[in-house]
Amino acid sequence: MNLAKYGLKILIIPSLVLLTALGLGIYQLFYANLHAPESFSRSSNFAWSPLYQEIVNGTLWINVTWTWQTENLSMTVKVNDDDLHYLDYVGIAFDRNYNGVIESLGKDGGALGFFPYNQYWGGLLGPLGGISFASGGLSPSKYHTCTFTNETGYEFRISLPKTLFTIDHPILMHLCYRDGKCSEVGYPESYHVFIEFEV
Ligand SMILES: [Ca+2]
Ligand SMILES: [Ca+2]
Repeated sequence: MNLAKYGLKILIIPSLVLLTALGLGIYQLFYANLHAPESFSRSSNFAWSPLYQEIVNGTLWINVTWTWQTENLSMTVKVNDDDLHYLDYVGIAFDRNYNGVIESLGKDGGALGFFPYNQYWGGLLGPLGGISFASGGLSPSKYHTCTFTNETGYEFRISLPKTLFTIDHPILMHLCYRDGKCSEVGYPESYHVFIEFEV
């Protein structure tokens, strides 16, 4: 038996398999990049039982649908809150420096607050997951519209220019919802929920 010949075959065959797999992988990567859709949507549902919030009597649901478009990130955020209050808000912050963590107090830039009556208030992500709002107060929003019905709750339709907010797919997003009635009874955490996920 020619051991040297067999040894060579043993080396050549796995190398060929490896090179073929590598070649296919590189082809698929380029193919995926060349054919990446210009616009695509994703959707997620989040739920909090009455044990973890006092915003509604039953389960609090937040449904988020987001669409990456050529120039904008557009989102629809539905919250089944049961009472309209002008200080209810959806807050959003991003991992803008792409280090895998959404840091509070401005290290990732500003946070955005979307209120009823199409009002907006910018600030910084606070240490407890809510927004610490800057002075200035509410102003008419350029970035969202908001509707409310007693039956279904809120629907926030948000559209953020990607260049202006320095965001692109994929990015970690912090999303919070705070019920405005807590402003009348202090700031208990049970009137506030948040979640972080990749969009
Ligand atoms: Ca409310
Ligand atoms: Ca970060």
